Amino acid sequence: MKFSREKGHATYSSFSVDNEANKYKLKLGSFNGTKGLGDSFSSFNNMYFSTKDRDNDKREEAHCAQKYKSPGWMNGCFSANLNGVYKTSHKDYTELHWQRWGKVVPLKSAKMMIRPKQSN
Ligand SMILES: [Ca+2]
Repeated sequence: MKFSREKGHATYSSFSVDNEANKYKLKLGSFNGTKGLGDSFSSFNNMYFSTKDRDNDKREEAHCAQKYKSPGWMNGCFSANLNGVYKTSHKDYTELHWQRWGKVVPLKSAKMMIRPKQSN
């Protein structure tokens, strides 16, 4: 499979991560992004951070970070896996991907950028 040349962005009005005692809980503001991209990151809002040795996701029967070999904030595992590995097609959710309207779209690359809140 070849990647399409599509590009997109998702912007959140705020982004903050709580301390270790609160398992690095994620707090996201409102979404704004490329039309047609869909918001696959907001499902991680208020989620704790999971790693291969810390199962802090909301899915009782699975340890998402271990199962999909990727750390992150997770609800019922991934709607977006921005720490995933490079693969050209969707196989098992371990790939770098973003779900668009529920459909898994493998990505060639992804970048997360954070800037300090502007005071007016
Ligand atoms: Ca779990």
